[in-house]
Amino acid sequence: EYGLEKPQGYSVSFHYNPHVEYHHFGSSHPMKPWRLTLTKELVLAYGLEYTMDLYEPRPASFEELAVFHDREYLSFLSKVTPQNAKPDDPCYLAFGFGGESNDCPVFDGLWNYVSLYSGASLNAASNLLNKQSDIAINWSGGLHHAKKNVASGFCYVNDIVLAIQALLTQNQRVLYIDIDVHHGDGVEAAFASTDRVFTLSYHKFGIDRHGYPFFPGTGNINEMGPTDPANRGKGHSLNIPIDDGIDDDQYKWLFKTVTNAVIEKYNPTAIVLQSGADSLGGDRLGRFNLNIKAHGFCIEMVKSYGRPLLLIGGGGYTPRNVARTWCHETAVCVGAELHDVLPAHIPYIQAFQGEENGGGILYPDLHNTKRHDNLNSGEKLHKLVQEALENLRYLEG
Ligand code: V1P
Ligand code: CA
Ligand code: ZN
Repeated sequence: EYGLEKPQGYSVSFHYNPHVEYHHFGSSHPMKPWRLTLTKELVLAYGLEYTMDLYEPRPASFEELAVFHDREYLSFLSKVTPQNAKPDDPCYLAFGFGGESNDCPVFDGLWNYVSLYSGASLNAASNLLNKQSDIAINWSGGLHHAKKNVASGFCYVNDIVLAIQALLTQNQRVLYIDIDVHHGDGVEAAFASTDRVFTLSYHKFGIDRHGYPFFPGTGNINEMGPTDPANRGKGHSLNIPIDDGIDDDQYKWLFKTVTNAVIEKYNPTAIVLQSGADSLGGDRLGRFNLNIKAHGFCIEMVKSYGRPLLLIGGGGYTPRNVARTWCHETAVCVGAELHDVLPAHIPYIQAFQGEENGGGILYPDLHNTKRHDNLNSGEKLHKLVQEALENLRYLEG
């Protein structure tokens, strides 16, 4: 349907340091690194480790993180602990810590955590650069909100920016695609002034009935990067704002139409795909109604272009479904089909069993598990696609 440039036999690598699992943001915080344990267990239970090259990357160094981040910020990150943190310190607030929501808490092992997920993204990028892999996967990364000197939305270090910077050493044009339910604002901002990175984010956008914008509040259709014609980055961002309750067919059509147009126009030599699983139905923070296979369709479609692909995680706040999705998408990369009934010998099998946990199968119906009414009419989506394609005209001149 979308012209396979490479029929089969992709070399896939899986970059994962299990030490990330042992970090905790706090019991009431929605970000649960434990979802990565569940993901790994599903991947192993289906035997997918025999179909890929496995790497256990070392943590990234201070110097590696300083390629993007400010040194003062990194130095703070590397030293702060729950014991020595001073929440009234102006530094603390300026760097994005604390505040009312406490999205970015200081927890034990914070520096170790950020170095581990960033090290995995850098290791995955270098595998693409050496041509050791066609597709490199890091489910522990994808922390798209972090800025060069500010933590934001559960993200402290922007592993995506670091990986793209590495890819730019040998690629003229890198395409960044983000299917997390939140706007990929940190990646967009980092590359705002260059035409060598195009950022494309699909996300929920809008204001709720209490007047609060959906986090982070940016990413409307008219936000296309810098407006100054002298800025090389002009027109090199595309944002697709979506309303609550979008369903499988609508999302697949939207993603296919817009992504195909961007790939054809921009002609990237490498692609980075952030596959945040909070766009699934039933996510604790998300608002969409996607099933696992519709989410995975996006990976399948991007893979079919046969360009070097870095596949990374992101959000995802209903851990059992995050694990199901990322296991399915790992299988999509290696070209395997998985049995719907989960293998019996999975550690933590209880997390997937029982009516409320998806009945012991890989592909439970997630549509409307949290009952978000679909506010996306066909008419609105057609208008959105039309505007998105119009925005792409800026790429030509
Ligand atoms: O909405 C906010 C705050 C309110 N302030 C004005 C900003 N924060 C969100 C952050 C969501 C981050 C998503 C990260 C990612 O894109 C990438 C990993 O998925 C937020 C929400 C929410 N429902 O949007 N924070 C929390 N919930 C939260 C809840 C409990 C404890 C700590 C944070
Ligand atoms: Ca997104
Ligand atoms: Zn998210």
